Amino acid sequence: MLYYGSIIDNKKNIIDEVTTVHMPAGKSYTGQDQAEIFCHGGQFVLKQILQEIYKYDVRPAEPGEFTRRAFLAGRIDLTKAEAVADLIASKTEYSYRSARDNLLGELSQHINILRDRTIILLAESEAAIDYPEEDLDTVEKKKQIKSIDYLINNVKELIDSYRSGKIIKEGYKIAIAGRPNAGKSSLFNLLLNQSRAIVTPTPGTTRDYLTEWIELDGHAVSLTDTAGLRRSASAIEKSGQQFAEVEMKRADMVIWMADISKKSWKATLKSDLKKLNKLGHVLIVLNKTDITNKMAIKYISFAIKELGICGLFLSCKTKAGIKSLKHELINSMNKNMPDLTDRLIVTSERHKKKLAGSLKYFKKAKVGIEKEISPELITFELRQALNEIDEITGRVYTEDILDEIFSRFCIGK
Ligand SMILES: Nc1nc2c(ncn2[C@@H]2O[C@H](COP(=O)(O)OP(=O)(O)OP(=O)(O)O)[C@@H](O)[C@H]2O)c(=O)[nH]1
Ligand SMILES: [Mg+2]
Repeated sequence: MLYYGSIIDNKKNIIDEVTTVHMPAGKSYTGQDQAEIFCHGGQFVLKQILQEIYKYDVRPAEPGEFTRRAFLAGRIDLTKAEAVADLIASKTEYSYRSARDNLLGELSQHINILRDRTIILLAESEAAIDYPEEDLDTVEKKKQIKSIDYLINNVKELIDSYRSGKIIKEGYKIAIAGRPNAGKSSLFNLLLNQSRAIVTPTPGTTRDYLTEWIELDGHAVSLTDTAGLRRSASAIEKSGQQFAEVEMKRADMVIWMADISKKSWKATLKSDLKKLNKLGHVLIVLNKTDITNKMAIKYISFAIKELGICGLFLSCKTKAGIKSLKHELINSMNKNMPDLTDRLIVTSERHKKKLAGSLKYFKKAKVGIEKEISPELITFELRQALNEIDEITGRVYTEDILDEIFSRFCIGK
């Protein structure tokens, strides 16, 4: 029921005309008695009303406190509480859909199935402790190994899904790197469609790194321009280069730019490839085709095959090749993006860590079953695994875990 009335101070002065609603315990978001006041939206009116309310042993809520109380009242589990924060933060269709599904309980259902299966296995090994005289027969042993394999494979699949889950949550990270003056900032500006980064003919122009969001075919991409990498560099440039190295490692893809108008391009690229091969997710872009002569370009096509790589030709100046480059980026993103309709994707690092923890114990328990070690030890490993799983949904929690999770919420949620 919505009530209409006024907020008055203790001298009976009307502060504002408002509507209010009372949500009784058990029927509110937090599970507790809850009231909401709808006043006129101005900052000053709000402040006046709050000042009046604070006179009655009332304090402002901490970030995420409403959701924390909902969790403590048992209305939602931790995965759902975390999904609330993800839903609010979601920037793309993908991140929105995965947060919504988790809010509706998709992850917790899945985790609860794993939990139930673990408990069955645990009960079996506990029975073995109670009746030590009855040896585990081969049929029974095979059955147990099958059950634990199911758990191991399932948990592994969830952990693997985090690679795409991270992209869903944080966007696809692309870093543009290369030697100084290769045209990195020019490409950055071109993909951004604006002159965001400084471009000059002086090598070593970019010292810091710049990150901007762009959208490519519906994917959220965080694009980073980095400082050119070379040996002889000033102190400022060197710290820029350290950033560049970190960004390259963090990226889902590195665009390595090479200036092919330079005579020494091949030797330079050859030595750079040694480092790039270790990264494993590199797209080589051969820039400045407009000032490279046509014969040379033919030779370069052969030469890069010789180096065992694919390279895309580009001219940031004339924009020749930019379409193919975008096409290639979209293709590789599509390969990395999961189909959300038929798979559960783990998007939270916390969940991934807990799953990895449980996997470790499941594996130990499996070895134990195979080697027929004492059931007490197997039970111990399974209990540890169960504990990790229970921390995902919040059946088991500490105040520290809750503080960490809810501090990421905004006030009022
Ligand atoms: N002709 C030609 N010039 C280009 C092209 N791309 C970039 N340049 C020029 O090359 C110079 C360096 O370009 P930047 O984009 O600043 O290069 P960078 O890799 O960011 O350089 P640093 O930040 O110093 O590492 C500028 O003078 C650009 O105008 C191209 O495709 N063709
Ligand atoms: Mg630059």
